[in-house]
Amino acid sequence: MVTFLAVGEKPNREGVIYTAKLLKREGLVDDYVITEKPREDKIYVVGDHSGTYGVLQVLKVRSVLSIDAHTDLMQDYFDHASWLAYALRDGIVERASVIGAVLMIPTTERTKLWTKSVKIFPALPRTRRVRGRWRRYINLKQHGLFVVDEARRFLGDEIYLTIDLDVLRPEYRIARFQHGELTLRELLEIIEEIFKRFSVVAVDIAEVSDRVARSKLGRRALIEVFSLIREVMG
Ligand SMILES: [Mn+2]
Repeated sequence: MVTFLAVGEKPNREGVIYTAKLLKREGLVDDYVITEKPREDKIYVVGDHSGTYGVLQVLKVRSVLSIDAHTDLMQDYFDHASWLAYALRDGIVERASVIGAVLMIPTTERTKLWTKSVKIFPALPRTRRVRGRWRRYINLKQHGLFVVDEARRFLGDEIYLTIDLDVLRPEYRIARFQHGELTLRELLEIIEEIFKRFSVVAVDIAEVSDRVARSKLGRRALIEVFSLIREVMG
């Protein structure tokens, strides 16, 4: 079964409904539910990324691995840019790792939350200040799939995987806001490596919006990422 979580603003909800029809037409889903209420499942397609918070409340997985152009660690109010910080702060998850971030990357160790319970692997070389010295993040550009090894050491075996499709380059035009740095091939390689290294309890594809209905590259990415997930998760 696949759960399509039509949450967020109208463009997100319509994007999720469009995706359900698209994947059905492609013969990639048989049984599915379109809902606004999180429920137990193994594969999800989510509109606004904050929907992942509700899924985690239901599944109670302790570690989260997020592939995302943003760290989603803002702390001002609950939304798609802060849900991960809230999930950690509210004790819904214990540890999180973010792969592929280009924005909202902490550059100092001001809060315990970021240094103790989060490990970030940016898409590009970035530095942060640790005890008065500037250190480089382990990143995708320089370290490639080694970032998955590092995430495995930090998170343990069992994870919930969330794939924010805004991690792809802007030309894919799937999400409503700023896209990141990855090509579809790079994203698929990372996902394959994650499935090799971890026991993935459940997985979601998030930040789907109605833009994808007008994006050929976006639809292709959605179909390929979903196919890979379905192949592995059954
Ligand atoms: Mn996100």
